Amino acid sequence: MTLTAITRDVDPSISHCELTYQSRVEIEYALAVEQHRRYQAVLSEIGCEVVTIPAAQGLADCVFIEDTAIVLDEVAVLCRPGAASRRPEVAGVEPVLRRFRTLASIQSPGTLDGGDLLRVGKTIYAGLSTRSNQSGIDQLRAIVSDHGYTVTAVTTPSCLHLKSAVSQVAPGTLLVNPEWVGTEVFKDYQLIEVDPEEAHAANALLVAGNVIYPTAAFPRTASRLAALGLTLLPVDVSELQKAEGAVTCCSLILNT
Ligand code: CIR
Repeated sequence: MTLTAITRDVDPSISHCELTYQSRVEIEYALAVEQHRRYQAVLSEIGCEVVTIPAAQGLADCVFIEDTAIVLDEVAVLCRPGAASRRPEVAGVEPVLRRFRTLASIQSPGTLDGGDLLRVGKTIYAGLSTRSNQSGIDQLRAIVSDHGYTVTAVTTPSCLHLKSAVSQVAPGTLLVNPEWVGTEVFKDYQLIEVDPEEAHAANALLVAGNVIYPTAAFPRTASRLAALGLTLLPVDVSELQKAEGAVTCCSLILNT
């Protein structure tokens, strides 16, 4: 079995990205592209086959491909992003996913962003956020329950996506910002809390036992992860963070 990482290039219009919690600051396009290339290189170095979809002109957020789909071993579900400006992104991802999986999709009035979906084994935690609504979550449940998945809705009133607040860093271990998500629902896992001074630090990308992580941006939380013996692969995504992006949102990782 191999791992495929589907990524999408940064569009030059990224400065016009959606913003919900952060203020707009200038994004250096060339640096964003360079950082994204390094991110792709790290995925490649750890054995992923990296597939890259060209940017779609004018789709400012298209680099954040995670929000367009959730890919399971059995099926890929095309999302219907909560931000209307992002819905056209899905069309460019669909033909690529079709090469790998049977497709299903979320329909209006449902909205769902992949960033709100945390899969741990056969459980999918789904953030009820400004982007993902109950209809979207119910549609996802109807699609995946036939394949043995449980979908649990989790409210995330204080951050963009569920995975802004919690992500997996090792088998049975989650990295969490307890200020942004209730932890009761995750009580069966080992929980590592972000450093209180690093609110945005809960998003890590676990791939094949490696944790791709913005260590320079979140050094205190990185130390906590390193103390657990986790292998951290540092990436700098400072320009994408200005667009409220993080490390999980720049790829779709699938078993192939
Ligand atoms: C947005 O607001 O939709 C983008 N500017 C950022 C999306 C980041 N996506 C993610 O973390 N899954």
